[in-house]
Amino acid sequence: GRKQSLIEDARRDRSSSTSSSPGPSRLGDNFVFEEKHGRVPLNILFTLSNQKNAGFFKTGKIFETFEAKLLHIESRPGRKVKNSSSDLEFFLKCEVHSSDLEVFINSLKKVADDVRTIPEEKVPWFPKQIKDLDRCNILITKFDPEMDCEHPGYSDPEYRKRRAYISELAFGYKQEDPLPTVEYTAEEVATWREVYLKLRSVYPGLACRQFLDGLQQLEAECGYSEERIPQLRDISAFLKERTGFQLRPVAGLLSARDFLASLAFRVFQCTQYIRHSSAPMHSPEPDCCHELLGHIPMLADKEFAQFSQIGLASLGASDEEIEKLSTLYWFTVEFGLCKQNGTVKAYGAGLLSSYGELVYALSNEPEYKTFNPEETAVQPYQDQTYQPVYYVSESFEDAKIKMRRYAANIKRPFAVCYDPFTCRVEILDQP
Ligand code: HBI
Ligand code: NLE
Ligand code: FE
Repeated sequence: GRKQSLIEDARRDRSSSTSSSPGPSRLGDNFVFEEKHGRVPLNILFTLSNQKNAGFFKTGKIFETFEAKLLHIESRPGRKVKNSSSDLEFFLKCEVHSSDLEVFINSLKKVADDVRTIPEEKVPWFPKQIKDLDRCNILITKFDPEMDCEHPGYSDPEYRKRRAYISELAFGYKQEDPLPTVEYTAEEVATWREVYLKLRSVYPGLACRQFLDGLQQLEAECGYSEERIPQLRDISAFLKERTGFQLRPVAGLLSARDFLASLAFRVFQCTQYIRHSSAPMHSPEPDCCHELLGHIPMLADKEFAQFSQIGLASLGASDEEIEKLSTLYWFTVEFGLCKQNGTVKAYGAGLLSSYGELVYALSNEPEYKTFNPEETAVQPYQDQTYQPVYYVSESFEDAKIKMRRYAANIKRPFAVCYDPFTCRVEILDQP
């Protein structure tokens, strides 16, 4: 339908602006197709004008003649309309015998207008410079107070209005802009205070050493306290000095691909709204309590910052690989446990920002498994409530080494390397 077409357009638009190609290339420009049992995959775009409506059935005949295998078809109103207002544009994915390719296309050209082939994108688009993160903004509408009737803020119009306002700040943000500040209301600060004090009371026994160190520094140097919600601007400056991480505002849950990509640039995407006051001890979605209490203290640790390696590994990776990396991220950065001085401690941000789950995870109720990236990467997880299983690392260092080894083994036709001086990703060995 129209929506899918728009997504396709957006994708093409994205990739064409990073290369200098003006759009889908004409036949013959760009045959990079891989043969499969003598057939080649082909993406075709063509227009059928008003007068040639019967042409659609003629195209079908051509498919039949050449035994082309149709995999996908969609149509939409054509764009170049002069006086024929009912032009239709078609997008087809198919497989054709490689020996027939040229005659097949030429036959189509006889019955349709503006026949073009679109090369299959082998490597998904990814940001090459920090500015490109402005395009990493595909949001997932999940746990949205506007759409999810289970959301604690769903029936609270004031809360929804506030969320919409804070979302706008993030939507309008561009990489060079100063980070937006939010004047939090008394109610919001009250929620923060409740979360802060409750968690603060259990951190010493349950949180890992690196987290406690980070939090202590933030309290001493960055204005962390139960009295006020710290501003992203101050925290970003603080982190930049420690580990080179910087923050950028985000309106909600990002696609895993976009979220992971930003980590490659040591940019952490932070939500700026706060959870609903009716559910302070656990929220399925990230909010400022989660980012500022769960993630930030860990991001102040040098070793932990190197976990952002996972971000570099994600650039241009396949959807399957992204899914695995995102699962690994989930069971480490979000819900990871590690041994320290013989006891199990939490280092995952999703635990360190939820009093309810932190206490649960370190009780003897849930199942523990030993962290091992190959196995952990395919563990199913759920994101509505507490995890049924947690992965425990021998030590924090151990988790990092194993993760790095896993990332190094991901097969890609090129290697990437981040240059911190230019804030660019260098691409090595491109085929
Ligand atoms: N988006 N804003 C935001 N914050 C997250 O923590 C986050 C996300 N999108 C995806 C995501 N986490 C998970 O898929 C990770 O496992 C990558
Ligand atoms: N459950 C966490 C919390 O309540 O803070 C948020 C997790 C976000 C992935
Ligand atoms: Fe998180």
